This record gives sequence, C-alpha cells and structure tokens, in this order.
Amino acid sequence: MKIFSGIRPTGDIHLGNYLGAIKQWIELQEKEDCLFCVVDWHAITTPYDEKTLQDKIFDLSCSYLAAGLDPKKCSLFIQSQVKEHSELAWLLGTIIPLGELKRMTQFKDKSQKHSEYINAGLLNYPILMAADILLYKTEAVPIGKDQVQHLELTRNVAEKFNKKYGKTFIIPKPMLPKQGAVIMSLTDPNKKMSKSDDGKGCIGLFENPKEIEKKIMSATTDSDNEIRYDLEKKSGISNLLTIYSLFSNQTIKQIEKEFKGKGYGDFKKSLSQLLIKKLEPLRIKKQDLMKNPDLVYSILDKGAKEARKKAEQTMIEIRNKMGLK
Ligand code: ATP
Ligand code: LTN
Repeated sequence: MKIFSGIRPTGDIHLGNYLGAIKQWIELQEKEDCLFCVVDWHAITTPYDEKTLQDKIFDLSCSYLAAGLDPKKCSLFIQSQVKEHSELAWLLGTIIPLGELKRMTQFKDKSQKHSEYINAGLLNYPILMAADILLYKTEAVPIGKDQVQHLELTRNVAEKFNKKYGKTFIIPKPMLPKQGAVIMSLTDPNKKMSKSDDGKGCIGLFENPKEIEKKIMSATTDSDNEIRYDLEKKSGISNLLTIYSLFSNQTIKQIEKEFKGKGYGDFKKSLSQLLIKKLEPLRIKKQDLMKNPDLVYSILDKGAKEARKKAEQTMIEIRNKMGLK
C-alpha cells in the first residue's frame, strides 16, 4: 500500500504529533511503501522567520529519524526539493471550488489567529496538501484527527479529476490511530496540543526530564481526585490516561485499576517517570543526529531522488490527460 504523510517545520514536535501521526508511520514503514515529508511550503503560510527556516527543516528531519523512521524502510524528503508538488497544486487549483477552501476549519482558525497575515497561500494550503498526496497515487494517509477535513477535500478533488479527465488517482483513505488521534493541551484540555502554542500545555518529544516533570505535575485536572476516564466530565485526567496508556501499552482499564484509591499526585509522578524513561533514548539519538548534518542531508537527498522519480512519472500522465505538454 502506498502511504504519504508530512509535518510542517514550524517548531518542536510534541506528544500529539508523535501519538497522532509519527507512531503510525513507524509501524507502517515495516510493511508498506512509505514516503514521509517535511512540508516546508506549508510552513510559510503562517508567519515565520526566513533566517531560521532551514534550521527548523533540519531539526524536524532529525526528529523524524530520532523518533524511529528508518531511511532503509521509507523515503524521507523535503517538499520543496520536489518541484512537482507545486505544479500539481496549481493544476488541482483549477478544479477545486473556492467555497470548499473557505469552509476549511484550519483556514478559519489560522486566519483568525494571524489576522495580520491572511495570504492566499493559507487559503490554498489544502490544494498543496492534496497535491502532496495525489502526486504519489497514495492509498492511505496516517494523520491526526485535525487533518481529516483536509483529506476529505483531497478525496473530492481526486474524484473530480478522475471524472473530468479519466481515472488517474486512487481515492486516498485517512488512517487514524485507534487511540491518540487528538492529544489535548495539558493546560486547556478542550484545545488540541499544538506546536504553535507551546509552553506549559505542550510536551516536546525531546524535552528534558525536568521540564517533562514540571509540565505533567502542573497539568490541569478536576477537583475530585479520582483517576477515571470520562472524556466529557474529566477531560484533563482522561487526556493524561490516554498518554499513559499509549506509552505503557496498558489499557486504560488496567491503569485505572492500578491507581484505584491513589491521588492525582501519584498518578502524575508515575506518568512523568514513564515519559522520561521512554523518551530518553529518542532525545539522545536526536542529539547525535544534530551533530551529523552530512548524514542527515544525504538521507534527505536520497529521499528526494526517490520521490522525484515517482512524481515525474505521475506528472507526465497528468499533463497528458489535461491537454498540456
Ligand atoms: P501547528 O501548531 O504549526 O499547526 P501542529 O502541532 O498542529 O502544528 P501539524 O504539523 O499541523 O502540528 O501536524 C502534524 C501531524 O500531527 C498531523 O498529522 C496532525 O494531525 C498530527 N497532530 C497535530 N497535533 C495533534 C494532536 N494534538 N493530537 C494528535 N495528533 C496531532
Ligand atoms: N496539513 C498537515 C501537514 C501536511 C500533510 C500533507 C499531512 C501537509 N501535506 C500530506 C499528510 C499528507 C498538517 O499536519 N498540518
């Protein structure tokens, strides 16, 4: 099965990115035909610093590798290194109705948040995402829940294209983890954990042990001190239980049983120790990779070559079908 996914180089990746997306990628690379991308063209649709963009791209690439992506099992590359992404985005833009773009929740949220910088790229963001996916005739896209709406749009475009120009694309499916499709902010459990709102609500995947402990210990919970999963009434502790379950491979029921009669303090202490233990090897691996840019860039170059080969082939077919040369 052909798999594609990507993350914007907009900041340090966090538990949400890992549990929602990357953890699935690591499992998929074992059996499937996978491409994973650093989507730098998407990152510049919201305010960014051109002086540090390359550092962020490098950092995210190291994070992918440190988290467990293996260049022998999948292709890793930077979006802007494969120009066909922008060509296909332009072509798909001619068949996407404007109304569909305006309806996207992410567009509404981000344009509200950055009201001083609402550029056409932000509106067109899902077209580029559709191009990323369709360029490789992708069959499944492992993502967190917040990206499902963009995938719906991708599916609509693929269907429209196939109808208009003849069957070309496979209609890609979203692939959500059973648990962890949305990890919530630790300070506001009604909001998703997000790179751009880092601070106390967001735990970085490579964060140092002291910070992890501090953030978990001060995570928002309710006042009844009972460790029980109830997404509606106890969203804070339920979010922490989800994180605990995913890192310990225990079910939520087992964890509730283990902590029966104990207080939030004990549970939080245990959770921070678990996270520190599980994340330590990733942190060390990332530090090593950051010291070895030649290795990382050679992996990305190889990935871009592999991706380009596939992309060029699809583009020949698409230009042909659309009456272009
Ligand atoms: P930004 O704040 O810059 O928008 P982000 O933290 O929302 O960043 P993205 O780069 O948009 O992260 O997302 C990368 C991947 O991680 C996507 O597949 C997305 O669905 C997933 N993801 C992001 N946040 C979460 C979350 N809180 N829980 C689960 N999955 C998430
Ligand atoms: N919009 C996605 C990032 C992204 C993506 C993709 C994900 C860009 N292109 C293609 C999957 C497939 C986000 O997480 N913000």
